[in-house]
Amino acid sequence: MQNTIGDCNDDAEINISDIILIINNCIIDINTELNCNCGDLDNDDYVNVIDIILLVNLILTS
Ligand SMILES: [Ca+2]
Ligand SMILES: [Ca+2]
Repeated sequence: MQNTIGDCNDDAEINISDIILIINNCIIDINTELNCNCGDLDNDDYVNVIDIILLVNLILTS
């Protein structure tokens, strides 16, 4: 599944739901079925707190 960067639940909006999804699936690693590339905002191949901060900024400035 190819998601838009930041829109991990693929509902065409980037919001808090996507942040929760990324934290649960890619950082806490509850469910590895999610393609975590959608949460890698700075494109360094790792999903971490930096990507969450970028996502929050993206939401706040959109
Ligand atoms: Ca979304
Ligand atoms: Ca990253």
